[in-house]
Amino acid sequence: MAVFEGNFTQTSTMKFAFVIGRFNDLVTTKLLAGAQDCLKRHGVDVAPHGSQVDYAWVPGSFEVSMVARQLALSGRYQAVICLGAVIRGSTPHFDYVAAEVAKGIAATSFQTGVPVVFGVLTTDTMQQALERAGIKSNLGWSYAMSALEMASLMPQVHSGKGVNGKGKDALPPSQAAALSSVTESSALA
Ligand code: INI
Repeated sequence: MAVFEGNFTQTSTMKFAFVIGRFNDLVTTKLLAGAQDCLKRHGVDVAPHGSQVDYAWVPGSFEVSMVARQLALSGRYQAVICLGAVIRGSTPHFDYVAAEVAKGIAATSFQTGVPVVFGVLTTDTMQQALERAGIKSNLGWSYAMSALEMASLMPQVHSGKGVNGKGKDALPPSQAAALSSVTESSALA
């Protein structure tokens, strides 16, 4: 049977879109910087005037999934990365906004078949949000890693061609052998 597994290396032809909430932009701009750093260090040209990444700014997390859906439907991107920060301390809106953005992003992914990364922090305080956006670690980096992995995984799933050389249109035997030994040794580890 086939093994489908994303990688982080063949990024030169990939295209991504970010959807970023301006609400709590002290946090969301830091998430964006972390995500851009990750993409850049994996060979992606993140310049807004470049050819690989588009950026859409929206008022807040509530609006994120609507724009993400349109971008995903355009067929231009291998993955869409949604960034937002919903902070309980800010307003009683928290529960509504957090629930809607989570549902909206999940629905967008299911409906379009395009990976849509849930990069929306939900925290009790601004301090917790900032800790996750750079003070301790920057989850923006992890969100970009998810986008890279999913962007390379989905074409395999669509084609049925696995990295272990099995499945429809399997890889050439030499490449398949090299990849399957890596896959098997990581499965044993
Ligand atoms: N938007 C956020 O991104 N984070 C929040 O914490 C937040 N709170 O708490 O209100 C928030 N509200 C704005 C919302 O996303 C919409 O932009 C607004 O309701 C207009 O539709």
